[in-house]
Amino acid sequence: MIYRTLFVFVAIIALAACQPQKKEINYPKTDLVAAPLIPKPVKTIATQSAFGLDAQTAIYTSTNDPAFEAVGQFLSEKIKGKTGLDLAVNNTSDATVERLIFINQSDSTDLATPESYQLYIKKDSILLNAKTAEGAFRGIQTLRQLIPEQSNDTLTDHPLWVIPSGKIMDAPKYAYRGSMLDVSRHFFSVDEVKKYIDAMAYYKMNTLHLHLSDDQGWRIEIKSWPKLTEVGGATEVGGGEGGFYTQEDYKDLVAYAAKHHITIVPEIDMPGHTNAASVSYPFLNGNGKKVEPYTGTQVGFSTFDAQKDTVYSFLDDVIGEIAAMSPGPYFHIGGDESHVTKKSDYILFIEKVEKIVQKHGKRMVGWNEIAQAKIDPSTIAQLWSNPKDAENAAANGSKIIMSPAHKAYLDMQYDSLTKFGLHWASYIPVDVGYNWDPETIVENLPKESILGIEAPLWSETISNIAELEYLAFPRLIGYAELGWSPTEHLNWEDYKERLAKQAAYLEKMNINYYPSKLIDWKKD
Ligand code: TNX
Repeated sequence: MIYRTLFVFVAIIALAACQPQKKEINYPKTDLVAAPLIPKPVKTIATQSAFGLDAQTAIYTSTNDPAFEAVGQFLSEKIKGKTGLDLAVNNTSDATVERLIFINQSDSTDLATPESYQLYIKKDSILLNAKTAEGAFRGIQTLRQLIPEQSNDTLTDHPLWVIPSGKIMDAPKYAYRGSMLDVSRHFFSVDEVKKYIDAMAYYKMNTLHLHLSDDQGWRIEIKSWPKLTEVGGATEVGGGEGGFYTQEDYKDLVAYAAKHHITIVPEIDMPGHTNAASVSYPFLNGNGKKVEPYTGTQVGFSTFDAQKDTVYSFLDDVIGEIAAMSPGPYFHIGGDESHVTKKSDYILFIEKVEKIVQKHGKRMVGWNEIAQAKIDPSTIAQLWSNPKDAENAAANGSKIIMSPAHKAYLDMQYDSLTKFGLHWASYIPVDVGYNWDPETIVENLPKESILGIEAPLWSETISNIAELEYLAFPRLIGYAELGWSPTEHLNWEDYKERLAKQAAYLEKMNINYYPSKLIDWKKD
C-alpha cells in the first residue's frame, strides 16, 4: 500500500514536471528559519528558495487511511479561507496541476511520536510525512502558518503565495497540551467553544478540558437525572440565565474537537463545588444545610454526602452517560477545595469514584488534592496549588499535568489595570506566562512524570466571548509553545517577535486579544 502511494506520488511529480506550459519562477530569497512559527519546531533547515502556492497547486494524500484524506480536506478549506484558492484533494485527473502538496502516511522510524511530522518544502512539491493523521494534522498547521497573508503578484501573471523552502523535523515535548474552559460559572455556547478550538488547533494544542459543573451551574444534560440541567443549569455567577449542552450539543463539540485532533476531557467537579447538583437533587447534599441556588463567587462551601450509597449510584449514571459520549481516555472528577468534606470522607469518596470512572473505561484525572487519597498509578493529578501533592502523586506512579496557578492560570489579570480576571495567585503579564519551566516548578518531580501542561480559564469574572478571549489571548499561544517546543528553543526575545506577527491571524479570526505593550504587534 505504501509503495502504491509512493508510486502515485512519484508519478504525479513526473507528470507535473513534463507539463509543457510550466514556467520557471524566479523566487526571491527566503529564510525558513526566520519564519514566525509558533510553536517553534524542533529542527528547521532553510534552502532559500520557495514553493509557489497558486491555483495550479493540488493536494494529494495517502488514501489507505481516510483520516489522511480528511487532513487534506481540512488544509484545502483553510487555504481557501486564507487565500481564496480552491485546491482539489486527490483529484488525479486534473492536467493543469503544476505543484503538489502531498500528505503522506509514513512508517519512518524518525517519526518517533504519533504527533511527529516532517515537512520538505521544495520548488515544485511540499511533502508532509507523518505516521498518523494526528501528526499530519499538526504538520499542516505549520504549513498554514507559512502561507503569507498577502500574495505576490509580481512574480507571475497571477496571484502566488510564496512559501519559504527547506526542511522541518518536528515533534512535541509533551503528549498533553491543553486548556480548560470553565463553562459553569458562566456558560459559553457550542459555537464559542468551537471558535476556541480553532485557535487551539492552529497552535498545535491537543486537549480541551471542559469544567462542566460547579456550585453556580450544571452544564451537561444527563438523561437519567433531568433536573441537573432543568434546575442546576438555570443559574450562573451574577444571576444570568445559565445554559447547558444537550447531549447532542456535547457530541457535536466532541466531533468538532476530533476533527481538529483535540481530545475533550469532561470534568464533573466533586465532592465539593457541587451546589448546583444538590439544588437539583437535595439528597446529594452533605453539608447539613438547606441548599439554595448560588450565583456568588465563594468556593469551598458545598459537598456531596460521601456516606450515602445513593450518591454513588447517581455518580455511576452521570459518569456512565458522559463517558459513553467521550471517546478520549480521560474523565476529570475535580476534587479541589472540598473544604467542608471531612478528610476521611474525602479520601473514601475519591477512592470510590476512581473505581466508577475506571468501570466506565476511563482514566481518572483530578486536581492535586486527590493525591491525599490512595489513588491508582494510572490516575493523573493536575497541579494547580500544592507542589507536595504533585510530588506525592508522582512518587506513587501517577502522571502530572502542570497548571501552576501563578504561571498558567488564564483568569489571572495581566496587571492591576486589567478589567477582568482575578489576582489571588499572581498577576501574569505575557512574558511571565511564557517564562517558566514546567520541569522546575515542583522541586522533586522527575520530568518523566510530567504528562504535559494545561492553561485553565476560570470564568467568575467573564461573561462573554470577547472577555474570555481578552484573558486567553495572547497568553494561550505561549502555553502552546511551552507544551510543544524543546526547552533550548524557549526564549522570550525570540518568541515575542514571532508573537507580534500573530496579530494578522488573531484579527482575521476576530479574536479579541489583549494588546500587551510588551509586544510590538505587526498587523500585516
Ligand atoms: C481556584 S483552581 C479554583 C476554582 C476557581 C479559581 C479561580 C481550582 C482547582 N479551583 O474553583 O475558579 O481558583 O482562579
